[in-house]
Order: sequence, then structure tokens, then C-alpha cells
Amino acid sequence: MRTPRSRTRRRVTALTLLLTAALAAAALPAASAAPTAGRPEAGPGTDHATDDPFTADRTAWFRQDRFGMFIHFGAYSQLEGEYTRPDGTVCRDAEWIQRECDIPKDAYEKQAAAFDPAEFDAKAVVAAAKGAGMKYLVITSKHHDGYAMWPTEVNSWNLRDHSAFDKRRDILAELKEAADDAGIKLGFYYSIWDWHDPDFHDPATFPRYEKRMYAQLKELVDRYDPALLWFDGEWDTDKPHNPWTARDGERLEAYLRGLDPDLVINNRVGKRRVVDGDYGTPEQEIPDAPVDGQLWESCMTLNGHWAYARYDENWKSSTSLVRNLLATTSRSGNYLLNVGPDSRGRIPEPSLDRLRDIGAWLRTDGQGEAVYGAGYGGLVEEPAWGAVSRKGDKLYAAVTDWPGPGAALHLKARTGFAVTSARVLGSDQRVTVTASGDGYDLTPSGAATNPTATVVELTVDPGPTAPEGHGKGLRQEIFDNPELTGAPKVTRVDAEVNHAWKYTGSPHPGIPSDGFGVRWTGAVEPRRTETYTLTTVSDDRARVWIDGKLVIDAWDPHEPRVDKARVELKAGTRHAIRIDYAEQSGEAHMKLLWSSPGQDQQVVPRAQLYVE
Ligand code: FHN
Repeated sequence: MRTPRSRTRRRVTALTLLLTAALAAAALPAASAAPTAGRPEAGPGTDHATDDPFTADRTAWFRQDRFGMFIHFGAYSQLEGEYTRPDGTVCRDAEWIQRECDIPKDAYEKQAAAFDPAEFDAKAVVAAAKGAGMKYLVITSKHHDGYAMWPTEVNSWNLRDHSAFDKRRDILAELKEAADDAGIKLGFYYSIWDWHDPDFHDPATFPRYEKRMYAQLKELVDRYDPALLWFDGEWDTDKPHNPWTARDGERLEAYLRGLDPDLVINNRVGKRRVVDGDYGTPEQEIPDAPVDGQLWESCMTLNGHWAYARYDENWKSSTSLVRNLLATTSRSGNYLLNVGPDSRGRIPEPSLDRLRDIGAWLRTDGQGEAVYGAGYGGLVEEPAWGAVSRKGDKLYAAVTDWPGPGAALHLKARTGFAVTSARVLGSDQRVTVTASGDGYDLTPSGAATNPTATVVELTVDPGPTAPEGHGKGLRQEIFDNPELTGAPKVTRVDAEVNHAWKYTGSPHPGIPSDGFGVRWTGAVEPRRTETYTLTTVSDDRARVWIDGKLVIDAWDPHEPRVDKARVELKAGTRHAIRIDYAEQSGEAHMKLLWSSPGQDQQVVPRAQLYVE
């Protein structure tokens, strides 16, 4: 269990960072003031973008670990997926059973009072996750039914005060201790949508619910020191009506980052958009490419239900699950795979079998190297015969369709690079690599090592990459109008175009949160000569020129949106760049990212930006 000291240490660290940033800002001539960590309704001058999730130390573990365990466990688990109505009919669902089976509140509370997950064994759960090769876990602390799985002081609708469970136990504390001991990160799922709290459904009383929600979240952060918060239940829905707005999400996210600047938070803290939280959350699906503008994590069930359903034997195969993990990693995503413990707190054997199989594959012959710390293949197109991930000078081609004797696996190159060696993990067979057409042919001399996926490890020379630049950022001119007319009110150097002013913030304390414009000018110098994809995440308007050519024209007023352009950039050349941005009203976001076959997606770094 992490001691309170670590939190104190972190607070000291945070304070040091703030003081350092303040001193640095004071030192730079009209330099861009260090972005202030957002505070609820902090007002003009607030910028909620405190780092780039693609490169920040704060998110490094998330981008390294790649693979986590989701746990859906709550009062609904007591029914194990079936509810027999008073008329004898049986209704089936899992974590939605109260709502989907129209269980009256008193009947649902009565069944929850019998909930006794006495066999929940945190060490065994963590061991199962670790054995599967999972590096973090996220458990439902409170699902839509509002039932808290920890001894909250906020209400009595929780596992200590409303169950048959041992009142001395705290399963979240047990899980935290086991996870810490095993070196596994712990996260909490928390549903904003709450079917039980009497104040949730009425906008007039919702603030009372919101206050209780904040108090519960502070309990979770203060008591268990989670690495991650996984929000859910943010969408527009009824029964009860869900009034949650993007602005509510802005306030909540700012509050949580004030509690713990290290937290990783998903995009359902807001309205599941590219500008909310640190990462996107596709569910039961795997995007077919890296997600533009945001990290991402795909969550998936092992069968057809998130929570335990005793009748659901529709289990995914271990092979498909390993291949899902490989596909996810090869597109720079994380895979959060779910287990649903039964009413006694036990993970079903079929789930454990699959977790063991996945772990076995990852541990065999170092095949896990294709996952942990790996990401988008980049240098090559994704082949039909498998998935290709990259980690430094290694490409991991996970082959799921092994070629016949003498036949080759073709890799289509997206840029110039060399293959200096190739080997099959777990085999001493030879792999012949030949340049062929638009890429390379890999011809293995032997058989696949296993039917799930055989990994061919390529050592590559990704071609010339210039040393890191010494840029300081771009000239930033801030106008007090969205037409960018007249003299700028503020002119300074802006280290990166990475800003989330949201509803209440703005680029400077003297600039109101609505009706302003910003122009950045200078030069961008790439480290590689390649076709780069420039990506803007903007709200309301944005335009980007490179070498005087308009390459992104997003000047139509819009909600948070991604726009992209492909531009040829030459290493060692300082390409002129101009960005115009306008905020009419409401939310304000402006972020400029880039990627290329040899460059993972990131906010364009300060070192490559020059005022000129
Ligand atoms: O309604 C929930 C559902 O019960 C489950 O928790 C999933 C898992 O992410 N999230 C919501 C549906 O999107």
C-alpha cells in the first residue's frame, strides 16, 4: 500500500513544479506563462492543457503497459444475470439488470442486502491479472446502480453498510495492497449516471448529487491513490434523465487534476470526445488505425456480458484475444479486457483459462516484446497476414497467417528504411529479407512457432533522423477579437500549440474566455524528410499554412474537431508555419500535432519550433 508520504511527496513535487514553472515564466521575456493546472471555473488565463499525453511522464506507464484487466463487480453481481419476477417470469441482464428488468428499488435493495462476496480474493485477482500479462486493472467502484464498492461516508448504499459482507473488509483496499505488492497499477471505474441517488434525476437537485459525487471521488483518490479514473455514464439518456454536460466534465476534470496531477483520466469524464480527459475509449471494437489527436484504449468483454451472467458461455477464444491485443498495440492503443466475478467474488474458470493462455503466449520466447512499450508500426502498412508493432529499432511482425514453404510475407514500406536483421522469436530458422517492389519480402525457412501468432523480429535502420532541434516555440499574437484584427494585445513566445482553454479559460488573464483570436508564426523543422500528417484539434476555428500554402482550412465554426493535412517536410529545413485560431464562444481548444512514418503522433515539440 502506497504510504501517505508518497502523496505528500507528490504534493511537494507538484508544488516544486509550480514554483519552477512560475520562476521560469518570470525569467522569459514575455514568455508563455507556464500553463496553470485547471481549477474549476478558474477563468481567463487558465489553460487546462498541462502536458501532451502522447509524451508526458505522467502517461508513460499507460503507453508502456498496453494491457489491463477490467473488473465489473457490484450489487448486480448478486443476481448473477437473472431476476425472477414476482409473477415467476425470469428476466436476464447483467450490470443493467435493475433497469432492464424493471426491478423495483426496494426489491433491488433487498437483493443487495444479501450480497456477500466472501470469496473475493484480491491477491488471487491480481495474480490472475499478472499471470495474463496485464499491467493495470480497473474495477467498478460504482456502476450506474449507484452502489459503492467501498465504505463510503457519503451514503449507506455501499458494500459495507448494505450487504451481508464482512463489515471489517474493504475490497478496494485489499485490491490496492495486492496490486501495489505485485507492481500492478490500480484504476477505478466510476459512473456519473446514478440510478439510486434521489437528487440525480432533477436538474434542480442535481448539484446536491454532484457534490456527493465529488466527495466520493475524493475518498477514492485520498484513500486508495489510484493511477487512473475510468468514468462512464456520461451520455445523454433518461430513466433517470442524465444532465451531464461538457462543462460539468471540465469542472470535474480540473478538480481531479487538482487532487492528483498524476492521474490518468479517460474521455468519459466529459462527453467522450477528443478533447476530454487523456484518452479515447472505443468499446467492444478496435479502431483500424491510431486515433487522431488522442491516446486510446479499447475495452472488451470475454463473453457477452460485462458483469457475471451465469448462463453466458459465449466465450471468445484465447487466440482471438491475443490477436486483439496485438492489433490494438500495433495501432498504439491499449486493451482493457474484462472479467465479471460471480456473487461470491470468484472469477469464472473460463475467464481464468483465457487469461492464462494470453499470459502464456506473452511469456513465450519474449513475444511480449511485441506489446509492452510497443506501438504503431509506422514504417510499414499493416499487412493482411498479421499485425506489426514498433519499439525503437525493432519491428515485431506478429504473423497469424504463416506462409507456405518458400512463400514470402510482404511488407509495404511507408518510408525509406533498412532491415538489418530478422529472426523468428522461439526458432532458429532463417528469415530471408529481400527488397521487393514497394517494400520487403520476408521468407521464413521453417514453420510457425504457434497457431496464435508467430513473431518475426526485424531490426531496422529507420533512416536519417536529425538531432533534436533547439527551438523555443513560435511567436504568439493574441487578439481581443475572433477576426484577429487590430494590434495584438499580447505578443510572446509560445512553446507549443497545445491549449485547452475550454469554457472558462483563455490565453491570458487580460483576454476574456470568449471572442478572442490567436496567430502563431515562425518555422517548423522536422527531424526526418518524410510526408508528415499535421493534425489540429480545434474549437471554434483554425487554419494552418505551411510555406505560405493553406493546408488546413477549418474556418467554419465547429465543436471540438480533428482536421488533418499531409505535408512534405524536409529535415534541416525550417518550413514557415502560420496558424490562425478564433474562439467565438463556448469551448476553446487548439492543439497542433504531427506524425510521420518514422515519428509517432505527438504535439509538435518546442525544440522543432522557431520564432524566426
Ligand atoms: O453502460 C455501461 C456498461 O454497463 C459497461 O460498464 C460498459 C463498459 O465500458 N460501459 C457502459 C456502456 O458503454
